[in-house]
Amino acid sequence: MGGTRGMLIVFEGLDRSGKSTQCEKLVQTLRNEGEKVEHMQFPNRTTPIGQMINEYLTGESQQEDHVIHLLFSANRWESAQAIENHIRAGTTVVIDRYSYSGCVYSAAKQNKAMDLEWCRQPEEGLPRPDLCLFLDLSSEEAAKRGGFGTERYEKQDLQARVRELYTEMRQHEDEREDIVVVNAGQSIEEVQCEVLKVVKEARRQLDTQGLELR
Ligand code: T5A
Ligand code: NA
Repeated sequence: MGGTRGMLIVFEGLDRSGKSTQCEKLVQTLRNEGEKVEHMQFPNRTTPIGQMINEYLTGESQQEDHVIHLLFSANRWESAQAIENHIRAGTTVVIDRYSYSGCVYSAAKQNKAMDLEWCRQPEEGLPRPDLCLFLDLSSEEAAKRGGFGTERYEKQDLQARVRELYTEMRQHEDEREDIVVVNAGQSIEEVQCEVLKVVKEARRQLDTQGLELR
């Protein structure tokens, strides 16, 4: 596949759905096959904006709902050029959470006009994923997994609302083509196997159709 651009692959899902686990495994597998791969995650807590987000999530600080929404988005914009550069240089970028998280968690707060449509606006123009793997797990199952309940959004009723909004988002005409749902309730190995199959198919399509990064 010499000369082709890298892919932009995003993992989404509820807290504890296994995104980090699967991201790492995919990155490792692709690297073992000789592909250049960059692994990122949002929020990127290492930048000054990311530190503000971290303090908000851990409860050390408060932020007005619109403000934290825009900070999450700004935190992606900080990396937008780097993502694009990697992809153009032939490096695949695998990201743990992206714009979909940005929209659904904010919209789940049901603060006046902050609906999905409003929340989507600051995401407009960010590099668009070739593929979004949605790791689907019920909020009940997610709650059973280790460590649940320490950060701000890790409450089962909010997670249930987030899951509904992810479903709504997947039906949106601009998004639905790019999102593939994977049953995250299977074993780590089974999920890994399914993820790899989906990624290979997306890669094959990209190679045959030579799609531009959008
Ligand atoms: N947020 C984020 C916004 O509101 N707006 C935004 O724009 C963005 C980007 C932090 C919060 O920020 C919100 C969403 C979040 O509430 P985060 O740092 O990504 O986001 O935090 P989490 O998603 O909560 O990360 P987690 O690490 O909790 O969840 P993962 O990555 O989905 O799950 P993972 O892989 O760490 O696994 C969790 C546990 O389950 C086990 C693992 O071993 C681990 O113990 N596990 C499995 N167990 C059984 N079967 C499997 N198949 C398993 N896979 C993993
Ligand atoms: Na994670």
